[in-house]
Amino acid sequence: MVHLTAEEKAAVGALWGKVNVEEFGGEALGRLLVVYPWTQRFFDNFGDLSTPAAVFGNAKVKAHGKKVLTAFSEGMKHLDNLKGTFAQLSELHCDKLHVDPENFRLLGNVLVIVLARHFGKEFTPELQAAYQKVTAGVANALAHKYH
Ligand code: HNI
Repeated sequence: MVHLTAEEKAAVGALWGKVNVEEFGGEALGRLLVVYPWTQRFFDNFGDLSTPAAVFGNAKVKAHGKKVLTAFSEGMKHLDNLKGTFAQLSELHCDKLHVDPENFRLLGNVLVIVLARHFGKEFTPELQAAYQKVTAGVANALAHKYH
């Protein structure tokens, strides 16, 4: 559950409609791997991640970034039921992938930076505030089934 006003919901949805999931997903995951290099340990089958150029040129990073952001998009359609929407993915990341949920928060913040870079002035402080709530809500939902 994430508490957005009707105005915030409309603004967040309108901006999301302009997001290229493939491009932004690759950039967000790529930045996560570069800025927080310990996150690379979850992707040891991705090949060369040794430099920023290698990370951003890596086809597996792009493909996985798209997958992650596509799932995130699903959450954008269900802002009133994020826990239900991400229940299965939460179980998967806990039981099978063993991803520390702190990493969901890091990815959320990286995504906000990617939005700011792409949309510039259009990404107003009000929009950022709304998106921080959304990314925090998604991270909470993904952490919900952890035990
Ligand atoms: Ni995540 C697989 C969604 C954050 C590590 N992840 C997935 C899949 C989806 C997904 C969808 C594919 C599931 C399947 O195959 O059925 N991941 C998401 C979402 C977020 C997220 C929506 C946050 C918004 N994942 C993260 C983070 C990490 C992460 C922050 C680690 C730092 N995810 C993984 C790993 C896999 C994965 C590892 C398996 C990859 C593979 O295919 O080998």
